[in-house]
Amino acid sequence: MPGSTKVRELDAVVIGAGFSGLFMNHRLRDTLGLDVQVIEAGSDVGGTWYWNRYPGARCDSEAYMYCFGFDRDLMQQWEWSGKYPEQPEILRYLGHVADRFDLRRNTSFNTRVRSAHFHEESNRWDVETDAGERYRSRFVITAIGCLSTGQIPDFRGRDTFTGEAYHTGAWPHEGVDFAGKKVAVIGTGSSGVQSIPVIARQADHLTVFQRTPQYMIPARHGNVDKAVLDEIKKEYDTIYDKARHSTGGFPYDVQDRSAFDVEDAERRRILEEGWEMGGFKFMFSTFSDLRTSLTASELAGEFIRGKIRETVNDPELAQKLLPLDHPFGSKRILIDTDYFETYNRDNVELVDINAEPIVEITETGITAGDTHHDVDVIVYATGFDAMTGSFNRIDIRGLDGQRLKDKWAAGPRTYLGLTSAGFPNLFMITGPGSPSVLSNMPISIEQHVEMISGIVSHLDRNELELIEAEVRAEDAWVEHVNEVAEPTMFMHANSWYLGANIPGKPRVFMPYAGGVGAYRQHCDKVVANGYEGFTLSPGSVKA
Ligand code: NA7
Repeated sequence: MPGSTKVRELDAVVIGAGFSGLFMNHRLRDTLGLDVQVIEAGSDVGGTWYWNRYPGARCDSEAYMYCFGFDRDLMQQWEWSGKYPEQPEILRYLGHVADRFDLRRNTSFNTRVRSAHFHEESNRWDVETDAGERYRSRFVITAIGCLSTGQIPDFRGRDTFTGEAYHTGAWPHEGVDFAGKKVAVIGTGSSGVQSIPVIARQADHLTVFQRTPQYMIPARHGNVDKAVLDEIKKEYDTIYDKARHSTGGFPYDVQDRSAFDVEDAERRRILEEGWEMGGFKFMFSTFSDLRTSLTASELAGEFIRGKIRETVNDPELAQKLLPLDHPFGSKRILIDTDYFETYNRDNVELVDINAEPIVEITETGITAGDTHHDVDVIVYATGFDAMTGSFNRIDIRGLDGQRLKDKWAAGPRTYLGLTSAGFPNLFMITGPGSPSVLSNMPISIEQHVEMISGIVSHLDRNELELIEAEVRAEDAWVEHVNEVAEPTMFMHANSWYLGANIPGKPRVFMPYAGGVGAYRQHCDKVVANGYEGFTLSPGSVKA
């Protein structure tokens, strides 16, 4: 009812219609029979895969695991074409899920939630959208993704550029024609690394502006034989069970050997084997201590630097591409296809912005150091205000009018990455403090959706109205999240996991690094102990 001021009473508002919102809607609406409204900023479902349409966009998780595991028929019937699905294929999959379960009919598209305020007299959330819709809802569930608020650095003169400029996370639906053009890509994270080889093949000239050289593992992408997929499908229950109890949400065989348990030659052989398998297996299926031991990580890091030296023909250029300032595994591991090979092309140039900082953006291009680079197109592959950025865009206020943004001013505080004290009946799917971005997302999303559904049924079965995290439990969880992150490689780099990519953002490690299996055990224990750490009440939480 756009433009209307009439308030609609609901059981649940779900914000977002990506993987999380789709499944949450299905569980609350179809399994529990609640009155649910989904609010989605895009014109269709898909979330991350709706927005990130840049050339080369694809998933780093293997296709057969990057999907829902809650519906056996869906799992058996959907056919993936390749090892790593490309963005259009994932979007088609999510569109299929929306059709199959009729999930669009209670979704408002092209609409953003502006505010969600907890109303203490009624124990309901008042939700308003930018389309003028107003809801009073018992539950609010944020399914807003972890990487949904793009960030473009505030370079001097940025708005004076008269050519085309795009952020990878808000790519035009009609695509971008790079033919005959001089293109700049700023940023060499996952989005830059996936798009650079593709843009290089299309553009007249490509200049890459690199701040941090990165470690990469080859994807070894390829089409998947139907027979292989059919075999996997026969074992789907076992495979999913293994993934759900693993570290990263993948069903990979994990080795418990240290990189120091073997002689040099054998270590090299194992790393080569991991390199040949490609993808995250290099991390999970070679040695157990690449994520925890600086010295072990350095062995893998030097191995990868060797590969870069072998691949890039020009030794000076190769030197600029070597990651030397942070250990392997301390930033998001990147999975590439032909990234380093791309620098052997005549039409590709690299600017190391540590040596030649970006001074300004002009009408016609980018000045770095003393050099002006004339370009027709600038691609900002500069990432996201990760994990908390999308919460901050919504005016969320809990008990006593407390703003979530204020509560999180020094870093996010959650219980289990699912709830925050002072915000009753508000749930966050893959919120900060949960494995989220350190895991294969659909596995983590499904676990949260199932847990939230379990909480809602528990409240209803027991004639309870509200659930709220206890401050004590939240404090202990935040401490635990920090403790678990402390011994990992993640503390040895400036990364978006730590908020380091956003000027002024507090340096707090946001995701839970203990692994999805351990995290699941925590959650299961909380439930088994009668929702330990939560206050459940029949009426006002303040009473
Ligand atoms: P990322 O991984 O945050 O990468 C952003 C890139 O942009 C990275 O290379 C940054 O360098 C660079 N960057 C950021 N700010 C600047 C400024 N001010 N100047 C120059 N360069 C800058 O985002 P992606 O979109 O690639 O990937 C996000 C996630 O999506 C990915 O990890 C997957 O989980 C999926 P830095 O490394 O910070 O020095």
